[in-house]
Amino acid sequence: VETMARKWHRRDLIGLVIGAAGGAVLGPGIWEPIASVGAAGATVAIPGDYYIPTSVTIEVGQAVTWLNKDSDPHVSTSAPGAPLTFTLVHVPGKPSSFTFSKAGVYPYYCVDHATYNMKLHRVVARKESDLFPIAMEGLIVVGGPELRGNPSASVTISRSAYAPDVDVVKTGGKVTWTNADTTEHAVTIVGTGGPALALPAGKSQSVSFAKPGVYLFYDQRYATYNPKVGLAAAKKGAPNYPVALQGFVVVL
Ligand SMILES: [Cu+2]
Repeated sequence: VETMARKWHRRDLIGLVIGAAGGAVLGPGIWEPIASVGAAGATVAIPGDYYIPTSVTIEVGQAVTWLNKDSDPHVSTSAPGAPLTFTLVHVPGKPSSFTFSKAGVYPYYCVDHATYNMKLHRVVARKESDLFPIAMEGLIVVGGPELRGNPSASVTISRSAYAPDVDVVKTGGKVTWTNADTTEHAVTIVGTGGPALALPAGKSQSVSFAKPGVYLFYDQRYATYNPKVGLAAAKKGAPNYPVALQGFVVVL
C-alpha cells in the first residue's frame, strides 16, 4: 500500500509564511502535500472501509480507477455540489473506473459506510465502518481550464465547522482562517511543517501555499490526524462528532 507521504515526499525548503494577521515569518518547513497536482490518471485502493490515497489529482479526460481489495463491496458516489455526479459499485477484487469529463473538485464517499449530512455539508461515518469515526470519503481533483485557483481564499470557523471546507488557490495563494466562534480554535495544516495556527475568538491567520498539492487541515483540539488514511478523526465529545473538524486546501 502506497502511503500518501511517500507519494509526494518533498524536502524542498520552502518557507511557511504567516500573513499580516500573524505578523511573523516562520523558518523553512517541510512541504509534503498529500497529493500532487497534474499526475497522469490515478488509482485508488480500497483495503477496507477507506480509500488509499484519500486525495488524487488527474487532468480532465483522465480516469480514476478503484481497486477493491476488501472482501466487502463498496459503492462510491459524488457528494452534493460536485461538478458532475457519479456512482460506482466496487465489486471485491475487481477494478472499476470513471472518466472525468469536467474539471473541478469532487468530494465523494461510500454510501455503504457513510452518509451525507446536508446541514453540515459533510460526510458522516456509519457506526459499523472500520475506521469510525473516520468516514469513508475521498477527494478527486480534476485539473483543467475550468478549475482556476484564486490568489486568495477565506475559511470561516463557525459552530466548530469550516466554511468552506475545500478551498482552491493557485501556487503562492493565501488562505485566511477566521474564527467566528466564541471559543478558541487551532488550525493544523498537515504537510507544511509549520506549527498550528492559534485562533482565539475573533482572530484571523493566513498562510501562503508555496507548493502545489492537496493539504489537509484540522483542529488539533477537536480531532487527531490519522496518517494511514490522511484524514482527521473527531475526538469523542467534539462538536459535530463523529464529523471531524477538517478541510482541504487544493493548491494548483
Ligand atoms: Cu464502503
